[in-house]
Amino acid sequence: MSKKALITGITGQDGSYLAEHLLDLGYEVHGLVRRVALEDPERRFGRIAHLLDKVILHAANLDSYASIFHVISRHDFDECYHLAAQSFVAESFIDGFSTMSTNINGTHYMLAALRELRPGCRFYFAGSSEMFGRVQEVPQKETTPLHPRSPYGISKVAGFHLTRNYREAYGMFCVSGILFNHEGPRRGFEFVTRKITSTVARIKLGLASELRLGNLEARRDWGHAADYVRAMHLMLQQPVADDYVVATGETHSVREFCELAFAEAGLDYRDYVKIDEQFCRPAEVDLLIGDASKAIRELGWQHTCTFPELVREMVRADLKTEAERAGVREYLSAGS
Ligand code: NDP
Ligand code: GDR
Repeated sequence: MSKKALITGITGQDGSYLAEHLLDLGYEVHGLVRRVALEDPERRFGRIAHLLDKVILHAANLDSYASIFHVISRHDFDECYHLAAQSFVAESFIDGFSTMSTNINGTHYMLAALRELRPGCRFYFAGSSEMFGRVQEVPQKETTPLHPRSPYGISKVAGFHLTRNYREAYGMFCVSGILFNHEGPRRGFEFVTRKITSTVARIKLGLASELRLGNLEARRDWGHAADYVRAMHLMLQQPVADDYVVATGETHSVREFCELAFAEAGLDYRDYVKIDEQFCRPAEVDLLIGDASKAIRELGWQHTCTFPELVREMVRADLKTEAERAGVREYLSAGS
């Protein structure tokens, strides 16, 4: 009998990689998607178009307990990966209320419905390095005190505590992965890495002339999403539920990312990058670097993709996509 997994946020970057990984492992994969996505599959299912005949999708919304309860009542899930969230930090400063409501209540609804219907289902919560915010320790690990710097970060701290509380209060197998930034060619265009690599491709093809960014000095620990979803799965296979930091242990600035990405296309970032205050945040997270030694030791997890490899893969994939759109032959075989 194959295990049944439910992934919320299956249409997102991580959901798509995780679905692939679980299918490879022989799981029956179910996804929770918004009804609007089912109504507009061409546009909303871009990342999972190649998986649509292999996964089972259910309509629900994180804002509705009834819809979540209904999905969870329908199948005896063994594992639940709760990835759905309003995940863009900058947006959370613009509309903190809906970010808080979706991310905190959504997580609480998932946990409450599982407790009621499937208390034996193992639960993964997508925690974030944004919970460390103004960092109290370098590098950050599981015991580092939390100091979030945005409504998004605060919502993830609440989700983290909710998850731990269900573990402690009801004995459920509930864990949080504290994942540092992870990227790849499927990253949303509003996040800085994809904004850079897609604009590099457009500049290279003569479709754009500049790249407007905010803070170039912010430092992040950037890994590849395909590596990080393996850690999510490993956390749910442990004998005891626990929380883990997942990171590469290296930090780089946005400026360094730009330098490498433009160089990959034979360009100098200084000729194209312009600072634009509208992309600066009211409160910034200046430095993130994770210590994943617990995950390495207890889960046997390792990252495989290096920072230069990540930047190269993303630039090449965007060059290919943009070239296809523009009908430029030269780059059509370059991407992965
Ligand atoms: P994405 O933004 O790519 O995906 C978010 C997913 O959540 C989408 O599938 C989206 O659906 C879904 N979603 C949003 N709101 C709702 C809602 N109200 N009801 C149902 N579904 C909803 O995020 P990532 O894949 O990058 O991240 C996955 C999770 O991991 C998120 O919780 C994020 O906060 C967290 N995280 C991410 C990190 C990263 O670096 N990527 C690092 C640490 C944590 P739709 O397609 O319909 O919009
Ligand atoms: P982050 O990712 O906030 O770390 O959250 P993002 O790529 O948005 O920002 C990273 C850093 O780049 C700086 N920056 C800009 N960012 C964006 N988006 N656009 C710009 O123009 C720009 N210029 C500079 C930012 O100020 C920031 O310092 C991501 C999300 O995936 C979260 O869901 C996840 O929890 C964390 O990573 C870990």
